[in-house]
Amino acid sequence: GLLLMGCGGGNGGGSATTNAPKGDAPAGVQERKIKVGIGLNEDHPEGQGIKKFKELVEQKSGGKMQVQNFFSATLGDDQKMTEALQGGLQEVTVPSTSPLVGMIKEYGVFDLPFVFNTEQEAHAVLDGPVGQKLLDKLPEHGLIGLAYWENGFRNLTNSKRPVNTPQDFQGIKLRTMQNEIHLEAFKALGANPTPMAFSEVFSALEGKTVDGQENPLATIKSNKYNEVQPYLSLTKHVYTPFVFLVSKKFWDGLSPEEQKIMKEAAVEAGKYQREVNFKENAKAVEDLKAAGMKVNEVSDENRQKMKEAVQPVIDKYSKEIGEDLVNEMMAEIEKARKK
Ligand code: TK8
Repeated sequence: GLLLMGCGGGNGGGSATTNAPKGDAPAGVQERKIKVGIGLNEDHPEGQGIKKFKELVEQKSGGKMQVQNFFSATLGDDQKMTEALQGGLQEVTVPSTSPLVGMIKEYGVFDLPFVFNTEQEAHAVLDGPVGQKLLDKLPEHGLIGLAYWENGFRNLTNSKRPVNTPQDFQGIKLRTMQNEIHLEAFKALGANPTPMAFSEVFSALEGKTVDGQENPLATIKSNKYNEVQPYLSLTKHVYTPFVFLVSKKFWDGLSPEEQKIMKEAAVEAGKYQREVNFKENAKAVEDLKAAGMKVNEVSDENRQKMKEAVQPVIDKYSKEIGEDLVNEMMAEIEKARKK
């Protein structure tokens, strides 16, 4: 099972005893306290997303359900917060799906590199039957999944050189998420990957424990990786989502009305978050250039060569995940491409 180790400072603190503003609470709604934690900063689109979630829950519950947001991994990293949800010590987190793969291997469909070409294709899969099937696997692990939010296409930064071709990955010490598909894919490209929790990445880059990392542009900007990474290569090598998770222990104690408020708010805030994310990703590349990063595009031809280099990893993990599910996802993507 998963370890529930010391859940950190911010977790137990019942310091924020805000009085619920008076409003008309709908029937079946009691006073509730909901702690939400994410690894990213308040200014990141995900931070703006959980602020929207708070606003919506408080509004829909007439101020009875109080949301307290914790940013920048103050409650811990994705894996630790997920365990806190399972233990009933925290109510909500919105992690990357990638570190969940150790627990639910099917989530690995979103770690297969070079599968999606656009955000729209990813949304079609996430919001369709494949996404729902994966949410349905969460309750047996003590988790409820309410929606998918957007992390997005990941791009490479490093301190060695611009990466244009598969050869350029050679020997780059690279931080990856705690996910074996990512690890193997970067090995296949000739890099030297090492898994690490997100909150450790900046200092690892600064101290040169690793040469590089990969994340969507909004994160590269919000976490100021430009201060410690000269090169940004627009590899778009994989699209990874966020999943909105609720502690099942908490969820099971809610009334149907309260569950409905949570669900609606997670979905509505998710739509907002995807819009903010899309705009921010488009703007961030210019901001990062202006901040001095050397940015290179990767040609379709070179992306294709990178894909060929990782094809054995795609094949191996498609079998492990289950070919039926992978084929179902590919069919959904084809459908979205024809639209
Ligand atoms: C933030 C993480 C982050 C992810 C990573 O908690 O670890 O690189 O991309 O966004 O979920």
